[in-house]
Parts: sequence; structure tokens; C-alpha cells
Amino acid sequence: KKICVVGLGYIGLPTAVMFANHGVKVHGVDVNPAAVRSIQEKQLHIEENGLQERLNKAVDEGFLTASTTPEEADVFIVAVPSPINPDKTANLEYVREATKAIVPYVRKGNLVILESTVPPKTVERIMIPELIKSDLEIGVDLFVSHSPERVIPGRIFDELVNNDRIVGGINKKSAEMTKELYETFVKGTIHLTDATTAELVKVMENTYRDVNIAFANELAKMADLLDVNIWEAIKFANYHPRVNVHFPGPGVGGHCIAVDPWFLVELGGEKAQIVHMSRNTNDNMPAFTAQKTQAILNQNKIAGAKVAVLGLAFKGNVDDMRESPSTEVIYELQKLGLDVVSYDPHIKENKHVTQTQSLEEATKEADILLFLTDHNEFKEYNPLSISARNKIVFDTKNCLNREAWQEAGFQYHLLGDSKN
Ligand code: SAJ
Repeated sequence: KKICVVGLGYIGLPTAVMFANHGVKVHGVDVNPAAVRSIQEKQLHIEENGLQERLNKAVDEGFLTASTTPEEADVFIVAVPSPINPDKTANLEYVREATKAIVPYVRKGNLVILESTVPPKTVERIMIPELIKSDLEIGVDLFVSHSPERVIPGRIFDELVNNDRIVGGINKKSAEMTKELYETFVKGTIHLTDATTAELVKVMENTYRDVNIAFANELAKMADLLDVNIWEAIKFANYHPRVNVHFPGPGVGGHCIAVDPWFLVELGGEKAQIVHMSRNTNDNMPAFTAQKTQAILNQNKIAGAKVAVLGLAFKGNVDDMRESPSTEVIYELQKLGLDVVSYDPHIKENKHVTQTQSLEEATKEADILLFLTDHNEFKEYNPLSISARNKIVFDTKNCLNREAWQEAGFQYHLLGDSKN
């Protein structure tokens, strides 16, 4: 069997590597030469635990090749971005272009699988009309399915194997062929359904998380009305067997949770009120975080302050800045007239703010240390070794050891905790 994987990003590359590690011949395709080189030269363009070793093995054993054009294969997997436009409508051009690109290469009996998260009906309305141009009879000579990826960055290789998988076929045969393929390495259960249901399920999962986080953020704001620590309150509520409240933070980032709910808003309009409001609540958290930072500085009578933003990635232990709340927080801080420097051990460069190469450099002239992601490196810092102009720390992820920082002479503030 041979697989052609179109799109070598955070999902496509690990998936390609995984199949190759299981003895399947894989050809990776990307329009970005850096992504292609990452296979050809074994130089990764993304960070993921365990990816480098697995990639080396796949390439060295001759199971994985890459180029900017597709090749004939038995199976085509499409894993390209499906972002939103500035007006929050879905941008399906990458899905359309990837489908167009494989049409000249598909042959009778092939299977095409879409892994990208997409608005329900995308397979039917965007992919099928392109695939028809191959002159193959869809569902008879060419099989098509949606098998959304559900892995969490940072733990992709564990989750690729152990998570259950949803497979939605345009007919039963398409779904069954897809299941058989993923059984190569998936140990979780593979559930079969139709393509539109699978599309909806994936979007629902991420929207559930967004709505739940919005609820937590709303609670965090309300903590100011009471003398409570919302993190403690959530922890206690979650001891209930049917409650699972998520956690507040400086906003929701990444290419999934901050994007996918908009697909439902576009679809449902007025019918998607909770989803829409949750998106707005989460999008408002960076401004809220910046205002809180300003309030802490005012409380300490510090004017013309310098803020050290610690963490640029959209969440802990990843190198990905897509839709990162940090970008927005920085923008809001600058709007308030504050001077900002940043440090993130996982991000090489950014275009939004001065980035320093070490924590020491970022904090030495800072008046407040603003932690926006929960990288392990941050949790492990010894606060005694950190010098700052003013020893104030604002933890938006509950990732620091309060006692240790207080003992080191820092005034410690936590988002959603008015007990400070
Ligand atoms: N966040 C919070 N509070 C929380 C949890 C997360 O503020 O309690 C924030 C994070 O800091 C981050 C954002 O939400 O900015 C998203 O992070 P995440 O860890 O929730 O999710 P992603 O985007 O890394 O991965 C999600 C996962 N979806 C679900 O858990 C339902 C993953 O399984 C999907 O495969 C992935 O989206 C995707 O690609 O769709």
C-alpha cells in the first residue's frame, strides 16, 4: 500500500511519519518548501515530542519521501489548514486546492480521506465537486471519507494511537476502507458514521471546550465580586462526578478551539447564540488580562511601567503562536501605553514585540512579570534567582508556586483570585 499525505503541518507530518513507521510507503506533499525539506533533510519545521526520532527512522528506512507535487497512491490523506477569514467565515481554499491537486493522480479503487477540521458538508460541497472531475464514479470507483484528527499538540504520538477515532464515509464502503487503513496503528475504537456527522462531531468537540472555557473565564471575572479563588472553586466543583469545568486564562488560542466554533456560528446564525457569545467572551480575555495588569500597576503606584510577558505560544510546551492570546495581550498592553518585552523558550522569533533570549534579560528591568503560558520551564524557575525592578508577578494560568514566589519577595497575583 502507498499513501500520499497532502499537507505536512502539525497533523499531516506526524500522521505520515506514523504510517511510515508501520511499514507503509508514504509520500508527503506540501506547497511550502520548508515543510518538504523537513522530510528530505530531516530538519523539522515544527516541534512535537518524539517527532524527530520517528522522522529519522521513517526516512532512513526509505518509507517516507516528500515533494511539492502529489504522486499516484492507493490512499490520499488531506491534512491542510482550514482557517477563518477576517470576517470569521470559513476559508476552505486550502481544502479545495489540495483536492484539485490530487485529481490528476487518483485512480480506480483509490480512497481519499479528509483529516482537516471543516464546516459540516465540506466533503459534499467542496471536495466531491472537484473529485468528480477525475471521471471516476464517486462511491463506486473512488471512495471518500472524513476522519478528523483529534490529537492534542504535545502528545500527538500517544493520542494518534490511543484515542478513539471517528470515520465518516460518503458511503459504507468508504468508511470501512478508512477504518481498515487506520487500524495500521490506532488502538482506540474506530467508530463509523457518515461524512457530515463526522464533520459535525469534530466541530462540536472543540466548541464544547470553547464554551466550557468561556464559562470558566466568566466565573474568573466574577471572582472579583467575592473573596474567592476561582481555581479552588473549580477544583471542588469538579469533584462532582458529573461536572467538568475547564480553566480560565488570558484567552483561547490555537488553530482549532479559537476557530472551529465560528463554523457553527456561520452555519447557525441566530441559532448559535451560546457558541457566539462564548467566542466573544474568550476573545475578550486578552483585553481583560491587560486591564488587570494595569490595575495591579496602578495599585502599586507604578507609572511608565515595563511589562515582561512570559510565554508567547498559544499554550504550554508547544512552539505554536497561531491565534495566541499573548499576541493580543501584548497589543492591548501597548495600547495602554505600557512598555513590553517578552521571553518564550519555545518561540524563535515573533513580529509583535521585543523578544529576549533569556528570562533574566526579560525580567531585569521589568516592573511586573506577566505569565501567559504554562511552559514547564516557567514552573521550574527558582524565583530566588530572578531579579526585577519591581517584584510583582501576575500568573494567568495558575502555573506558579505561590508560596515560593512570595517567599522570594514577590507580590503574587493570580487571575480569578481576589483573595490575593
Ligand atoms: N485553554 C484554557 N482553559 C482550559 C483549557 C485550554 O484557557 O481549561 C486554552 C489553552 O491555553 C489554549 C486553548 O485553550 O490557548 C486551546 O488549547 P487546548 O489544549 O484546549 O486545545 P488544542 O487547540 O491544543 O487542541 C484541541 C483538542 N480538542 C479537544 O480537546 C476537544 C484536540 O483534541 C484537537 O485535536 C485539536 O484541538 C484540533 O486540532 O482540533
